[in-house]
Amino acid sequence: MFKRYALRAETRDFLAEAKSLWLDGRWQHAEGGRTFAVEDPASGVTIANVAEASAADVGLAVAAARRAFESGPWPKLRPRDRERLLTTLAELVEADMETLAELETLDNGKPLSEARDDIAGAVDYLRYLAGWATKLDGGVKTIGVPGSFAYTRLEPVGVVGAIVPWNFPFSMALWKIAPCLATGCTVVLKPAEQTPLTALRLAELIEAAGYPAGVVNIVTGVGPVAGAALVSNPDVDKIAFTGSTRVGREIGAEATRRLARVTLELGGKSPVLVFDDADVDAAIAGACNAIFYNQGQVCTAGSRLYVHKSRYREVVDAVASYADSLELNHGFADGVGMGPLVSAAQRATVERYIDIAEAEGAVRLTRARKLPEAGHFVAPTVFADVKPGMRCVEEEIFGPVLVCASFDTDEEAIELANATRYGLAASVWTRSLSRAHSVSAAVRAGTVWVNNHWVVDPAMPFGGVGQSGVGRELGREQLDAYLETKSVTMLL
Ligand code: TXE
Repeated sequence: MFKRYALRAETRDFLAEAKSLWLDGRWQHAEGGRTFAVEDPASGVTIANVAEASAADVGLAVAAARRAFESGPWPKLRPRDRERLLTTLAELVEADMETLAELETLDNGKPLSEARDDIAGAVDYLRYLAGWATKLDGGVKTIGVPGSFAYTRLEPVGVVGAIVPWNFPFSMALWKIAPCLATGCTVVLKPAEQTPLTALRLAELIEAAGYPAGVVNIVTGVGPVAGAALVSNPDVDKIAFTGSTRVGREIGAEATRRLARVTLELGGKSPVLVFDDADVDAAIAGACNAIFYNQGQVCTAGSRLYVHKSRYREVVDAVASYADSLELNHGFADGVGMGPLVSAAQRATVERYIDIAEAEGAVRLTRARKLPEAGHFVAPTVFADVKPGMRCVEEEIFGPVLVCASFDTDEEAIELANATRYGLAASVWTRSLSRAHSVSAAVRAGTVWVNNHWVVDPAMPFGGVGQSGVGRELGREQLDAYLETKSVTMLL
């Protein structure tokens, strides 16, 4: 842990408490009392021991969620009660922002300022969804049968199994839980084993908000055991997953086999396209933020930078010198530019890709530097003059590693952008309105940002095409995944 930073008393108290499973409105030990250690990735120090759910524990959580969905007070609540509860939860999260941010930095490694941004974004998101609870309308239909009356009802899909990753632990947990709470579903959440702490803190806030027992259940545990048990449980009506494309494919196959609903938010290799008419300073700042924010561990990270040949040298040199200037330190340190990666395993993956890029002949622009002795730090790294087909260009690295190349025409830029199996996001940097529209239309991605690479708003749908996933989160569109449409046709 970082010696020069004094944790808040609330954070210290929370860390000192036993970390059990939040199941049916109670804290319960895992079967056999099993636990696993959670570390501070900046120091390697164990900060908590957390219950490790077995498949049987997950079964209990799903049964609790099913009871709460079918017969608890929850299905009888009015939409405005669900709105009020979500608003209360937003207020509790807002009041707890500093503790949640400290826990997120300790658990994930991200700079404290970024952790605060995550929690503030989650508060906005809760408020946005609170408003939707009262606006889930079906509609009256005009049909061709005389003397009839026909309408649709929107009903909650049922019990949701939510599995989330470690890069934005708190936001990702809420991106799955909050739509359940708006629509009337119940949920079992499995946080990532690397970063379970803020989800457990959230359970305390959900309890304080007054949610009935079993509406939200939080089971900490490892993916192949607890996660897999959630996916295969026949009482889970819908799976909501964010994580790797590899695991997402397995989850999608299992969900489809048993005809459960499924949404998948997976990996990416998002391009940043800088045209010759761009505001170059803004594009450089945007490209740096796109790859180094959260240590590059962002599904929408701008990990491929393509620049018009007239500005290429200027842009890539500026990005590389920014990377070299970033201070690597504990997320609590003043002036920290980048924290550590989340785990030793993630650092090993990223270091392997740096070696691969060098072996493939990519030109490294950033300097080798001395890294902090403890913790999972990786130097921000920029490679120039990469070619299509290189693994460093095609595969998601999920770390602070950027690959760059130049283009000549707009067609070439679009071809480079689309030369990927993924399709999560892209950014387009230009002052030309017509180019902004035409390139946005031509790029194959779920999100295109023009003159920014970061605006994620609760109102804007978010998700991928191709290997980046299935379905959309955020916006009105996210609610479709949590609702079923029932058609009622009456002969009068
Ligand atoms: O992901 P996993 P990992 C990508 C990124 C990263 C790579 C590996 O490229 O380098 O994935 O990260 C749970 N059944 N992304 O290994 O394994 C697991 O416990 C059910 C992109 O951490 O996909 C965790 O809760 N669940 C991504 C969650 O899945 C299983 C964010 C994600 O872990 C499971 C994270 C199983 N068999 C990684 N196996 C993004 N889209 O933002 C694991 N899990």
